[in-house]
Amino acid sequence: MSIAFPDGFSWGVATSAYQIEGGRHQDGKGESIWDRFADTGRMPESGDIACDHYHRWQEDVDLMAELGVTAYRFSTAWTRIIPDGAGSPNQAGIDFYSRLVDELLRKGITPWLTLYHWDLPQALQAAGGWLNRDTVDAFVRYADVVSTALGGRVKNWITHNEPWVASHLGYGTGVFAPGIDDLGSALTAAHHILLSHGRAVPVLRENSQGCEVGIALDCRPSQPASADPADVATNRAHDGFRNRWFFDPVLGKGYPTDITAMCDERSVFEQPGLPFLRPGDLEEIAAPLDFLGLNYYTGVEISEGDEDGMGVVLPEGPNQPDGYTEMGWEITPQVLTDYLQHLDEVYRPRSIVITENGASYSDGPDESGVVADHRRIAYLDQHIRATAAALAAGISVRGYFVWSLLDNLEWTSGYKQRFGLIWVDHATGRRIPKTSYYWYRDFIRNASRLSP
Ligand code: IFM
Repeated sequence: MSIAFPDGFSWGVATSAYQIEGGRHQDGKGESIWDRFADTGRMPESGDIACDHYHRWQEDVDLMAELGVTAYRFSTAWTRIIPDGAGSPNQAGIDFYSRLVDELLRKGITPWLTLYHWDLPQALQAAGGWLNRDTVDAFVRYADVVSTALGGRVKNWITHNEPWVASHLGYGTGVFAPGIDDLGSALTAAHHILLSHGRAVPVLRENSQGCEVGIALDCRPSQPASADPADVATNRAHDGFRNRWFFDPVLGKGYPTDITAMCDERSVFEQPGLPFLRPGDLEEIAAPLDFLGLNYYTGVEISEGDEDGMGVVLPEGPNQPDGYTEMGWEITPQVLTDYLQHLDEVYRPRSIVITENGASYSDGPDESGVVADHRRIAYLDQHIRATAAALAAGISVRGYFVWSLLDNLEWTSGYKQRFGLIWVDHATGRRIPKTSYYWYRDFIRNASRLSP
């Protein structure tokens, strides 16, 4: 018996603008918060050149066509489209994505466009970034400009990628751009990001008739390390801030009240309550979606005193024990099945798309140029099976995107963390499809069947 997926299931790969494009100063592109973060020494390497996809995009589309994916998820750089975030659109930037979309369609690959994968225009950051409610309007206008230009051809839209990362790592701990470390700021930024998502949905529907709209939420599904009430309570807080704070409002349940009470107890804001919340916001955030995007990498066990779950993540590096990727993340495919079931039961989304799943391993070319990344194949195989198990349980999963097409800039971890199906020599830009690329190609060709 083999495991089969339904006809029309989307098999894809995913990337994001800052991580692959380069072309930093090309054709009128403006400065983003990640350009500034790199320039001020907050990362080991910058995305100035990255995979040079800005110049090599045709080669990359050819590689996708050869791979046989039916869908490609990429993001547009706000600073290419509207260099200062709120002023005049830049036709050269729009043209770049327009050519990309045309070429994808010509090759039979459906474009899935993410509007925001963290690269806020620095000019908006200078006015407060996501702490400033005006950024919501700027995002909605950006969504309008992109969907007016591309909405006749792009029919799958993702408003935001991983709002938890953008808000908590960007504004809560400051390890990501723009580098602010304050929990109240993280929650404020998260709210404005979610509000901009909800407000953009009707704009996308208007400009791209018949389109499907979703958001890509990241998650760290968790369970308490033991039945000890202290572990259970810490796990609840972890799950609340990390997962429910985003899934709940987007799917119509408002902010989780146990966590808002915790904010009051911890005096996160000067007064009890959420100062950024205005009447009507939650209704707008809960705009009905066609699909819920889920970015899944790992699940964690939470112990007392480790609300962030940092204690269960190993230090990054190549020499991990079995069962961990080089990000130090445990490989937990069963958690994916369980979490898909949980999301289906609790939120009843219309459908779910796995908008990211993948593993970082640094395997490079051997003497004959072969990149034998068998650990990545094992990871993908296990997670695709985990997805199949959710489908078999009756959950409407409609697509699966491997993160990532190319080895790219893994943010503050630099280029040494390699998630790609294609190995990239970052000195020359040379691409070498890895063994996992051929494995995924054959899997898709074989009508998406896995042997038992
Ligand atoms: O590289 C990132 C991506 O930008 C967002 N999701 C997780 C990936 C791996 O860390």
